[in-house]
Amino acid sequence: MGKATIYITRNIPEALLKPYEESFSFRMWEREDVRVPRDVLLEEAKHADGLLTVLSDNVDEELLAQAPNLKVVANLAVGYDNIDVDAANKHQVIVTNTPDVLSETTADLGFALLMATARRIVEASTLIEQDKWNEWAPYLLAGADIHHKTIGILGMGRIGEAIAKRATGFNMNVRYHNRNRKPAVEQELGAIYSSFDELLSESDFIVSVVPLTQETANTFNQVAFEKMKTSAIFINISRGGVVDESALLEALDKGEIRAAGLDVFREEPIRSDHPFVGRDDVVCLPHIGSASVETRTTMIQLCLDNISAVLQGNKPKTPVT
Ligand code: 8YV
Repeated sequence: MGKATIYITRNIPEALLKPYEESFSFRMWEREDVRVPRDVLLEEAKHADGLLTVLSDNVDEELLAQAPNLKVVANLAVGYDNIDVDAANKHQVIVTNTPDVLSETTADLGFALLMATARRIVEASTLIEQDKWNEWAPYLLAGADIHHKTIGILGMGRIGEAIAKRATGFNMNVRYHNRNRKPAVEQELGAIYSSFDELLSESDFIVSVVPLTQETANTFNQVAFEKMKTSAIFINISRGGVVDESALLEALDKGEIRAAGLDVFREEPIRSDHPFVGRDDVVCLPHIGSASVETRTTMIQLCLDNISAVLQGNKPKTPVT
């Protein structure tokens, strides 16, 4: 019998595959400037025993129904809203993700985005690049304080908790809203459990860390933005789909909130003509929450370990269900 085939939908370092090459044969989409086209993905899936996917690969009934050998899909992300898990269960395909290993790195980025937005870091850097720093002035690029302000975290999972820890180090008051209360976070970090409405009305910074599901889609809509303080700063490091982007634009235009820091968008990638780009009150990042060299390497290794475990008849470390 030949080796099992694993298809990897993005270019990952060959060196990471080496330890597995004796047992598996790898195929990979090597271009970085364009995502794997749907027809290529479907064709590769037909012959694959395992897939290593990312968030822009749609793993749905159509794909699964045409992949007779497929046993495992390892998503290089903690979120797996790109995968139809019910369909995967039906086809007896195991789905895995990469929880825990990216929590601290993603929280770092969330905090960096919060600070960049509050202290107008991108605008300030651009001012110098454009040769517009003519004189020091008392309120030149004056932003918002972070210390002693209230941060409201929607989604108190592993990343939410890592953000709360950072916030306490900055002398912030922490509020959170979550499906279940987290007594440990309340005791250890002094976080205050709040209703969603309270979170919106009491927070100076509102950070979205919730996964995208049917329940969370469009959570941040016109009604939600209207309930925020006019000085509020909205940060999204989860998924663009939790935000009604037109409502966010309108809230910014009407001065219903002060600014937004966004690492994620409904349709990615966004281009320079996207309405959020080029605004002084919005900082946009290209979905780099977990993008440190160390963390991405660990995430890839975890995916490969998961695939390898399933294909050798063992339990994967991090199945999604
Ligand atoms: C991924 C993410 O790297 O983990 C997630 O859910 O959004 C990022 O950490 C990205 O989605 C690529 O798949």
